[in-house]
Amino acid sequence: MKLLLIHAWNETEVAYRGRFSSLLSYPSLTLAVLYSLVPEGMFGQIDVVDENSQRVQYDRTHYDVVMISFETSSALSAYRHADAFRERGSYVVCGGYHATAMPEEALQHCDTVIIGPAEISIPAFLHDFAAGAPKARYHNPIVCAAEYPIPARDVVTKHRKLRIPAVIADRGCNNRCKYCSMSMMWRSDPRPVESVVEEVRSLHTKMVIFYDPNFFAKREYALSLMKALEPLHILWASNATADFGYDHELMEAAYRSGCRGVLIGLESLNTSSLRSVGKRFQETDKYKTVIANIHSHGMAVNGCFVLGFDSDTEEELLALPERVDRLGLDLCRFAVLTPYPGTKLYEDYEKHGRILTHEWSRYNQHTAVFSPVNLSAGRLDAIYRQVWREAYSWKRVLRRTFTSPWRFHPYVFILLGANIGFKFLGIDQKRNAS
Ligand code: B12
Ligand code: SF4
Repeated sequence: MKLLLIHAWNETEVAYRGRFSSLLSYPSLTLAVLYSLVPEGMFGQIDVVDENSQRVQYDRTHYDVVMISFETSSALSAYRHADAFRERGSYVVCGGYHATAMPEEALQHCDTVIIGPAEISIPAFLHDFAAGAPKARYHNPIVCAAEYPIPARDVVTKHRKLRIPAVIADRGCNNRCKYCSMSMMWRSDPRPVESVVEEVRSLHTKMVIFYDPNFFAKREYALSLMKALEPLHILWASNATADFGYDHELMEAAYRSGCRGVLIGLESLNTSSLRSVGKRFQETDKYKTVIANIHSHGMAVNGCFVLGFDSDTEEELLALPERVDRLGLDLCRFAVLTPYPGTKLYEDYEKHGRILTHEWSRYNQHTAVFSPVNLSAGRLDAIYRQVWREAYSWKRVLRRTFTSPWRFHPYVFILLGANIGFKFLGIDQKRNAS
């Protein structure tokens, strides 16, 4: 039997596919994890396609089973592949963020939908498939973290990807932001510290990115993991929340264990916007101190901002590049607020008739797919592009890089690379502007 694993890509998305993509395009673990869940010996051939840099070919091989992973913005591409493989007689399974939020829609294009994480469901499905009785739906939301398999990283292409391996220690997050897809998918306890350390050690790498949505959320766990990472002498980065910048013991432990950068979803400089989406840390006047504190512990900060909250005004959004400068961030990223299916935000906007389109390829965080309150959707799109352009002028790129805490260290070139990568992300080239 032959199996094909696909990670679909939104074909209208030009970002992360350009010349500089390998400077900032993190390697996804999805395909590597799915592959590792397939019992050895069940398939004579397993092919893996990351559509970000590889092509899906319908007629080269006949596959018995095709499994497709996709996020919301890639759903239309994924459905096209699913329909094409079904026409050719393959058994098609869909999973991932969008299929989890919209299982009925996915079932119009596939034979089985797997809702939630794959760790229990893929082995269960394959067992039933081999017995000739696969079910239409599998849903096993609670996975024992001690049983996560080691991802089969080597079977996935690294083309156009940052060559720094990713690891996950704790999939959980203690917050419930209204727009977040991850809290719907990722629920579990942290992995045992020893198994995380063993995995990092086996990578024989000097740098790692942790995909934990909130690395420091479980403080005692984070402290013991960081203590155990110290002897490995690696450098690492992960996601944090703003309160990290007030916890000096955590910051010291982070630096000692090799942390040199954190990504923080600051989201907005408007407190009512943060309140409206249930963000726990809402004191925007403390952001500058948070960033300065983290810098004083030798770590860089990538701040992410979202445009389009109900309290946002044109004037405030247009002032973002300058206000972000004043915060002293090392890297910044902007996204249009996107109500992803499965989130509370989507439910609210749907209920109030604010969703403008269900064309999923537009749910790419570069396009307003809902009616904002204080400006039009078209104007929000235009301001979003202007903010990227201004925040990534050469002057700002160089100033951000060479005032960072990394400026006296050779790793400053990583930061410069990431800033240049974002400058050429290709937001302005997007093909599907509304
Ligand atoms: C790495 C990454 C990227 C990389 C690589 C993506 C790629 N396709 O190669 C880059 C930087 C390029 C990227 C781009 C984007 N990303 Co991204 N990305 C991630 C990130 C940080 C890690 C993914 C990962 O490796 N997870 C680890 C694996 C093991 O977990 P997983 O994917 O959830 O898989 C589990 C389950 O979902 C399930 N599952 C998943 N697929 C399947 C398939 C089958 C068949 C089955 C059975 C089960 C199953 O089982 C797995 C194991 O339990 C996630 C956030 C996160 N922490 O997950 C965001 C995330 C997936 N990205 C997201 C988004 C929005 C985007 C962009 C639209 C953003 C943008 N505008 O730039 C683009 C989309 C590009 C596109 N596809 O067209 C959202 C998706 C939300 C949604 N509902 O759609 C996420 C969740 C981040 C978030 N904050 O919400 N991304
Ligand atoms: S802090 Fe981040 S991961 Fe946690 S719920 Fe909010 S957006 Fe999601």
